Amino acid sequence: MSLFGFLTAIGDTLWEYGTLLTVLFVVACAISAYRSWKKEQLRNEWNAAGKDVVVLHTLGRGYTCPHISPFGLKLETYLRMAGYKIQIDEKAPMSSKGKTPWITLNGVDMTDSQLIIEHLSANNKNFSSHLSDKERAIANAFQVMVDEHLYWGLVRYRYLTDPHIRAMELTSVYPSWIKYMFPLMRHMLRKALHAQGLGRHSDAEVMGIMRKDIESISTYLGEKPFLMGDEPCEVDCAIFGELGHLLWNAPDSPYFTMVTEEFPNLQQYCLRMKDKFWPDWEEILDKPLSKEPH
Ligand SMILES: N[C@@H](CCC(=O)N[C@@H](CS)C(=O)NCC(=O)O)C(=O)O
Repeated sequence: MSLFGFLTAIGDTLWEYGTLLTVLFVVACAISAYRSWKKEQLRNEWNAAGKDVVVLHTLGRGYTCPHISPFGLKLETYLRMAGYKIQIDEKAPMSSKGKTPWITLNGVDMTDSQLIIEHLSANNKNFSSHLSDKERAIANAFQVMVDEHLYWGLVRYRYLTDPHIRAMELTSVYPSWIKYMFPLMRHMLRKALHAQGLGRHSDAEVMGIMRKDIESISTYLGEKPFLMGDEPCEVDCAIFGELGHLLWNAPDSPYFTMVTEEFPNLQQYCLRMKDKFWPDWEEILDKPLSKEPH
């Protein structure tokens, strides 16, 4: 090849790469502009909710429980207890911390169900002020036990024990393509459970650990209508979030049997919370096949 031919070939190649890079750059800019526009649209939608209306960003409703996340059930129960008007948003379920649920209230975003409840409780929506310091310490210990411990046993049951994640199919609506993400989802959850610790035990050991948590709640609840006495308070939202999921979102699980047969005061408790705060429970459940079937 002559020098001229060689230089022309290099020029052509650079031109092609240049064209390709330009196209990629334009596409990236277009995607970024679309995302910003979409974000702004959503923000306008949330701001239009009105003063003091809580926009609750969450995963969709389920077939058997209004929230497919226990933290969603916990947080909405608190918002209902506190008498907030609520607008559900399913378009942006994940917070800036990569977790769900979260809220927007009067244009301000807040993340983490517990931090949100504590923040709102500090502003006149406090249902634990009658508790003694000792009782508050007990309530705190129970909240941490269910949110940070019992929850992981539930995750393990729902997403890892059964490779087909049938519990998800039986309780929630999701687009069919999500099925192709199951292996990745299970891989990530297995890693998370390993780091948390419960992932290192056998199924039988985990069941024993879960039983202890469940039994502790049952024992402390005893004959009382709510965990801390005659009236429900913040900790009941956390307990109801997790136990409600064992009762309504873990079909055929040993935990369902524990709640309904071994510790029936917990089932009664969940029904009491449901009757008090969720009179529209059946109405708002998603109906099977009402969206895209899987
Ligand atoms: N501490 C958080 C926990 C929320 C949480 O773990 N939510 C799960 C869904 S049930 C989640 O977003 N998982 C996604 C992830 O961990 O990447 C809260 O109380 O809001």
